[in-house]
Amino acid sequence: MELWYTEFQTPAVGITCKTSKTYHTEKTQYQDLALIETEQFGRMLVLDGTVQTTIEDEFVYHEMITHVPLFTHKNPKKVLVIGGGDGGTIREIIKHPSVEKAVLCEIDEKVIEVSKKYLPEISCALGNEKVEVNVGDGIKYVHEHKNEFDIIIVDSTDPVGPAEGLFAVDFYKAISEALKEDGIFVAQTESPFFHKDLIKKVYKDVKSIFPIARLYTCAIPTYPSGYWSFTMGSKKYDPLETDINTITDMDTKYYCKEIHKSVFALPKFVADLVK
Ligand code: AG3
Repeated sequence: MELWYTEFQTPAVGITCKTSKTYHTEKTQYQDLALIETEQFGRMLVLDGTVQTTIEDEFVYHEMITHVPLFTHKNPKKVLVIGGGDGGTIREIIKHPSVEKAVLCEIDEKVIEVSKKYLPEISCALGNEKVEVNVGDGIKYVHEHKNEFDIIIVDSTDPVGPAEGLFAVDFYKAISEALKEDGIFVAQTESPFFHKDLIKKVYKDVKSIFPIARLYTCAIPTYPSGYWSFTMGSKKYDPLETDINTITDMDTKYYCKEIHKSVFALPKFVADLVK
């Protein structure tokens, strides 16, 4: 018998993958969690029915949410990730030799546990000596830390359920206070095709707090519409002014020095969202 999994990305569009195995399903304290094998994308982590990451395309998201801010900063030493319990963002952060400490703050410990068990390629750096793993509320954590981080990355689920508060202007203010005077913030901000109002709102909020606000995009086949956005708020460094000759070669598959600036060149309909 053939079994297929569908995420309804909008009430009228879905992505459907042929599956061959269900490794794990559970209702955690915060959300429904599933880890399945898909024929096209390999193992897939699903939270509340939405695709979070897959073995085949995870590199795009994790590299782009990490290396763009870390190479924009001149010397990132201390980095905080809110969400991101699968560990993919932490794995990319640890590739930067300047980083002395990477803190993960994930609310749902089951995401960490299941990722460690079934997604070792993604979670592999969670045990690194530079990494501190906190299970707890990211909003609370950010409010309790002032002037401490060079980079803060919000690697969240969609802005419903447990992640709703991670898209609020008050949270961005607290993030700005948790950053040092030349700190950089990046959040995943959904699809330019399907979530226009969200992108507009986040950009407006970030721009009201940070001197530099930038939107960038990339292709991620398993996320809604296959086209994804990230919003950056920066206190001092502008990614468009990065000297790309300072970008060292890293073990990446999507990010490279040419991409560092080109991702900020937006298609007109996306540029219009942030005018
Ligand atoms: N977090 C962003 C996933 C959003 C996808 N949305 C959806 N499928 N509806 C990814 C976490 C990876 N570390």
